Amino acid sequence: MNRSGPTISVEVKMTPEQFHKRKVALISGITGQDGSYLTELLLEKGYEVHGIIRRSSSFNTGRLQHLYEDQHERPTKFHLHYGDLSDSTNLVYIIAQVQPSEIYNLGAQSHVKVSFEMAEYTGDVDGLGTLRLLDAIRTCGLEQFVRFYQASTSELYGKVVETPQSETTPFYPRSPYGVAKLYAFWITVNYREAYGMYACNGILFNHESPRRGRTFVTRKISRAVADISLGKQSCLYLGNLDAKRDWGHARDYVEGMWRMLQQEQAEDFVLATGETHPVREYVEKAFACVGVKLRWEGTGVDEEGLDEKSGRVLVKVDPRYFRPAEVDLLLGNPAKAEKKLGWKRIVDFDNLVKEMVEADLEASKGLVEDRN
Ligand code: NDP
Ligand code: GDR
Repeated sequence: MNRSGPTISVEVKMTPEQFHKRKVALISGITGQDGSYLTELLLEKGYEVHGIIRRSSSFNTGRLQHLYEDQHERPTKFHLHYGDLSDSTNLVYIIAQVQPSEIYNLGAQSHVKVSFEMAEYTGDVDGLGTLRLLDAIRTCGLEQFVRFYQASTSELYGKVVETPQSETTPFYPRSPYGVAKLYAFWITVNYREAYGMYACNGILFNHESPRRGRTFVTRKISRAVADISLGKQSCLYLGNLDAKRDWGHARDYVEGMWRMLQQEQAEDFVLATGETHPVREYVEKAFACVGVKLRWEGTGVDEEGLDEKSGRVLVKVDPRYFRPAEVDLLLGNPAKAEKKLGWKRIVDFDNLVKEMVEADLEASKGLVEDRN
């Protein structure tokens, strides 16, 4: 393969198959929800795991702390490197040093609402950051050796064109985040086709867990329900209660990511549950976990959720959380992943809500440390 531009020659005296069998993974976004679950999965599978972390003035490795604590038992298997998807040189050096057999690009400014306020930054990190990582692989001369996973998203579908959404559904993103991820999707496809790289997109629908960031709606609700039930908070303020999402559990989804990199050929796959639920239903089920039945009154911005027994207002709508453009309905069709990858979600909606509320109750009572 002819290559233009500079290279840092990493000399590989192995076939691509032998290189892959070394089981060395590099994860961008390792400190995030998915990064932490993926790290656990890969360590269990015997991988050496390297992660890229951002320098921060505050502690940002809380989700990985339990793995640090295991360092004595696994002294050489888990390594962190300072880096950033906005820094090409840094990415080249990390790849040249680590020589990963698999790269998982999970790093991103991942909040849709924030992307409207930080559109350029989101485009740079989520869109161009993916290009930088792909180019870093080529710069190291490893494009025939490294398998690349891109964290693509159901936000690509945006405005509803058809449901359920599958690998063949046209994209229509509705936020700067979605548009940045659209660039990342296509640059991944392009590098696969242009340079024969093993590069694939996982088009993942929403997936949650007790490790979900606190500003995403499911975690915001589970924390508030725990705090309200313990008398630490009086009311939960939310935006659009009618948006519908296909919500699964993050632990199930990282298994799918790994499976995508173990195929003969790189392809793109949807991971989803095949069920959709409105935000309102998540709120109702979460309150039901602490024995509260909600009654809804009013409409639009005046809608409120009241405790049916006491009449206390527990949920209010705050237009501050509305988005300039909304994704109304996400419902995925995971048939291709089920057939070709043998992947299937394990945790259903009710158990997801229950696990998140129970975890936040424990944290709110101070029984466990909340590290997320
Ligand atoms: P999180 O927001 O929990 O984690 C994002 C990660 O990216 C963090 O480790 C963060 O670091 C890191 N990051 C942010 N900016 C940069 C940067 N400039 N350079 C390097 N790293 C950076 O996201 P999730 O774990 O939920 O999601 C993982 C990926 O999957 C993301 O790309 C997301 O867009 C995508 N996705 C997520 C879905 C979901 O439902 N969770 C669904 C579909 C796609 P720090 O901790 O320092 O902030
Ligand atoms: P989403 O997740 O935008 O789907 O992106 P989020 O949990 O932020 O929103 C889901 C839906 O809930 C509505 N909503 C609120 N959302 C937040 N965050 N806060 C609120 O108070 C609130 N009230 C209502 C939203 O309007 C939206 O309709 C997530 C991210 O993980 C992306 O990175 C990922 O790509 C997609 O999922 C798939």
